[in-house]
Amino acid sequence: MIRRLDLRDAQRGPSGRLDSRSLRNAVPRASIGVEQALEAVRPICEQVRVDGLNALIDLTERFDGVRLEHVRVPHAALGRALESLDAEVTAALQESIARARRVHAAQRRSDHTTQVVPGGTVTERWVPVGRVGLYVPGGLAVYPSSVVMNVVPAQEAGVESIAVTSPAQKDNPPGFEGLPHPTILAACALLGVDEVYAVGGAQAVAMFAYGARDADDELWACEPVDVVTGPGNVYVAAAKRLLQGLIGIDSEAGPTEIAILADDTADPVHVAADLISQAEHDPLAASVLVTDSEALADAVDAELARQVAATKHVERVTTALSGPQSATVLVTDVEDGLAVVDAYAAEHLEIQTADADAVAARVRNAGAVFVGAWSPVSLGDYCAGSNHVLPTGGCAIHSSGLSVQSFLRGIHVVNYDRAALQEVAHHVLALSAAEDLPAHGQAVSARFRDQRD
Ligand code: HSO
Ligand code: ZN
Repeated sequence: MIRRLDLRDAQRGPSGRLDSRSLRNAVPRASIGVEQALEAVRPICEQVRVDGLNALIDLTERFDGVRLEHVRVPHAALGRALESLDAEVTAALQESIARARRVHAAQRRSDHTTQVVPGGTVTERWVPVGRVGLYVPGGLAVYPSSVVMNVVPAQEAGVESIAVTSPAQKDNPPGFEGLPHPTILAACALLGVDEVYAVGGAQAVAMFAYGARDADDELWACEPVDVVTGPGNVYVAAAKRLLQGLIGIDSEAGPTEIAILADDTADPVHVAADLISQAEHDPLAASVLVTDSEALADAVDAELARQVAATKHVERVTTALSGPQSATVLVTDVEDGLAVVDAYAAEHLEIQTADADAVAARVRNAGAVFVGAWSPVSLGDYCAGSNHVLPTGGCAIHSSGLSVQSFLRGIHVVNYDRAALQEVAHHVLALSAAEDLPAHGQAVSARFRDQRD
């Protein structure tokens, strides 16, 4: 079911270790990437920019099969959703929120002032963005946990205006017709968010980026936001890439990925279960096992066959595991395995090896790392306290997961007095002359010339 990729004879650099550049092309990747989806989402975003609310209604009918009366969820529906939420799910969401709050509260940065010289300071002030749009997916599954993962860092950052959007569901229970799934609404209510929209896909990102005017072009059906975050399918990720600049975004969080670096100490039952757990998200999800043990690879194959047959979303899982984005990668040793997982830069990376702490400490590229036998990715999806909105598609090479930092800007506040400026003036003049920008120097020297000359 899962293909095997043997990198034991792959190209090596002068050190005898696998060559990281060529590894980046060798690791498994989905054939549909954000790049290809860009062309599909461009006209959708344009339609929302031009036609506002009407476009959102038409596109929701086309993609989600729901004719919306309003894009905004009525306040009363949020309360009703919370009242009807199963008690166990309520308790689980509360625990998830509490743990995420503890971790994210610790991420808050305090302003810092550096006295550069006597009379000259630079303060770094961390200021939250004013308004954010948080995307919560709802295609093949519904994700109240993603409400938690988006909202908690935004709240801990001190963002004043928080809007959530999630696709309208065709098959909602009575009382919630044409709305996002009631568990999404309940999670919003638990977190005290009451601006919620029933829009999904690329059109939701465009709604947040451009805002959407009502049919008479008078009122905002949704006001534009400053930053859009959240995971989604490849089209949501493409819309975020397209509209970045107009809005800030977090990382591109597209179809989910799990990589597991394991040796012969790993339990094949756990490894197979974890590979399946993320394959269950999406036929495009990626499950990658990197191991130096052929015996483990064989045992995991056997376990996959057994466990996949018994799993609920067998079709999705089978498609994901047998796609080009998934593989068992054979390597010579854990050292080479580290080179492979660094080149792959997984959204989620599990380390299931002897001395897992030491191996994990050496990982350089991953959205999040799960260490040892008792930290499966699905713990992090729900209740570890960590964030599950993470960079995919190799973006972990340059980007981080969602955090309080995603919603803050650092502003340098420069405050020099006369003497401090005078003391450094000759350096400013020298650099402005070197750059042939004499007016820059002039802006300093004008302050020290006798004004009556
Ligand atoms: N693994 C997904 C998050 C998620 N899993 C939500 C279950 N629910 C992306 O990190
Ligand atoms: Zn998951």
